[in-house]
Parts: sequence; structure tokens; C-alpha cells
Amino acid sequence: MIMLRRREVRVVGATVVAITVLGAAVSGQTAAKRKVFIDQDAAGPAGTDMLSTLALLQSPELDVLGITVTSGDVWLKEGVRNMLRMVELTGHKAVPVAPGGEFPLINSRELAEAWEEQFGEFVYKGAWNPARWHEPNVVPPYVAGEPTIAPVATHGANLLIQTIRKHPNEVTLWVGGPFTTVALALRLDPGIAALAKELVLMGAGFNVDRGGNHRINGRREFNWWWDPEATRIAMSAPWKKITITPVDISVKTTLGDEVKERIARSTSATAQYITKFAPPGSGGGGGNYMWDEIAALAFLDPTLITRQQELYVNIDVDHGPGYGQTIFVEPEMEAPRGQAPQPRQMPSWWRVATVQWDLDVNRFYDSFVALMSR
Ligand SMILES: [Ca+2]
Repeated sequence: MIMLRRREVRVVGATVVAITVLGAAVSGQTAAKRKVFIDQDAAGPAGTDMLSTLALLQSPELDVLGITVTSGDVWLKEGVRNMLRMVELTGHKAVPVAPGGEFPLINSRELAEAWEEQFGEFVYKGAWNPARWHEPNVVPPYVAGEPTIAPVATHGANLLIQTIRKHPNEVTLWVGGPFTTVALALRLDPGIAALAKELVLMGAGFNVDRGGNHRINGRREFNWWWDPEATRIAMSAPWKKITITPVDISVKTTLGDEVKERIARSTSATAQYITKFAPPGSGGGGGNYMWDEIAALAFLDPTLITRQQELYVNIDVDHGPGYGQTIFVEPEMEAPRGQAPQPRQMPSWWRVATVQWDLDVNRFYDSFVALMSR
């Protein structure tokens, strides 16, 4: 891979945090909160989908304007139930929750199985995993109980459009799941990409050898692979800024017992929710990496990221062996010795994104525990 410019921001980051805290104390409640709209798949009750959503909901710096749920880790209807129950139990039920995309635009369980017959088995397929398979309309019994609140009577794509149109240039779209809902919204109203403040997402994989659907090929990352055509639509739209938390950085974190024990010391509703459903010693699936939590906390505090890089990033939608794999290229071409690098000329559907490679893991855990203990 290419040479990376290492940005050491640990000391600078600490200074920025101190100034931010001081600034907040001086300005009191007058500081405008950053507006964010969450799009998430929603396995429950206390995995990466819920904990990352909670991190955003718990932050005093954010105004969460809405949540839409998309199929992915679990089917849509199950995910909406899980999300509603979570916001109800943690004191966030005023935030509107809307059902979004139920089925990928093209991809399907059947297509995925046909692909596996040709090219090899996936370790992880979300709602299509044989061990957790049920029909999309089935909502199985839930350890956290059933919600007493209902979703808003609007499709998630429409709620997303309405939210961005109501607050032009102010809304960060934060995506922690497949892009189906975002793609539907972009096809209904292409103007929302340029009207959003930015796109922040967990997805894609580059060089990691422990992530992705195979656990050996990190370029086929689950969120993007579930709906490759939606990913192509979303990643080709003219966002002002795109920030990607890829699998490569996810595998540097673990939701381990030490973090869980620190959270368990708090009596807050959120801490007690987590401790009830993900107590210390309960383990966790897929390495217990904090995939989506990094995307949430780095959005809250970008100084947690110690190394990142700008790349053109998109996805392979050819229905062959590379279907659903991340594709990427550097923005500049290597120049002959002594000459300045030249910008690479790319087709219009390629966008430059900031890709996170490394983080200050201890500060990340500290921030996570603090948010969950509020
Ligand atoms: Ca997710």
C-alpha cells in the first residue's frame, strides 16, 4: 500500500478537549448543538448497532433529529422493534424512529447463496445467516421485551429528506448500516446530498485480514456488501464531505469486560440497560469489535483519530467474484522524481472520502464509558 502520513494528535487532542470543556462552561446552554440524523441496522439489545446509536443519543453536544432503521444485521421489522425498545428504556423516546429500506435494491439471500456456491462461503450474512434466519415479516420474541411506543408513520427515506430539507447545510447524515434507505432517499430527492452538512459512515474495508464477511478478505465489508447497488448510489452522490470508519480500524477495538465493568458502576438508565443485556463476562460475537461506536465517537471528537487518509472510495457492483468489494484509489498519481504529484482524473461518480486508519484506543474507551455513564 501507499505511504501514509502519520498525524500524531494525542497531545493536541488533549488541548482541544480542555478548550472545548471550558468553552461549554462559559457559553452554558447557548452553544448550538450539532444536528445529526441516524440511519442504522438494529440488532439488539446491546451490540454495536445499539451502542453506537446510544453514543450519539447520549451526547450533550448533539441534537438527534431522527432515526431510520434499515435491514442488515437483522430484518427491518425486527430492527425497528429493537430500536424502539432501546430508546424507550434509555430515556430517548422523543426521537422519531421510522422504518426504512426492507430489502436491498438488487442483492438477496438467494443471490448471496448462488455467489457462495461459486466463490466461497461467507462467515457473516446478517439477517441471512442460517443460524438466525427467519422470514422478513417475522419479529421473534425479544429478551428486552416489546416497546409500548410506535414508529412515526413515514418511510425512513422521507423522514431523511424532510429533515435535511428543514435544516439545509446543517444535518450530518450518520450511517451505521447498509445504504438502502439513503439510496431510496437520493433517488426520490437527489438534492439532499448537496444540502446535507456531511456524510459519516461505518462501512468499507481496505487491507484488514480479520474483517469483512469472510474474516479473511476485509474488502468485502458487511454493511456495503448487503446492498452494493445502494452503496454505489450513496457513495456517488455529491456530499460536501464523506468520512469513513472502515473495518480496518474496527478491529483495533474490543468491547471487553473492563469497559463493561466501568459502565456497570453507573446507575444511569443507559448504563443499566447495557449492563442488563451485555454484562461483563457475556462475551460477544464477531470479535466484539466496536465497529459503529468508532464512527459515532470519532464524529463527536475527531481528535480520537490519530491517522487518516483521503482516498477515492466506492464499491464493485459487477455481479462476479468482486461483487460488494470496496474499491479505492489515491487522489494523486505518483510523479517522476523531482516533479509534483498530479491529481488523478476520475469518472464523475468517484468521490474523495476521509478514511480513518488508527485511533487513540484508551481515550476512545474513556469517552465511551463517560457517554454510557451519563
Ligand atoms: Ca450497524
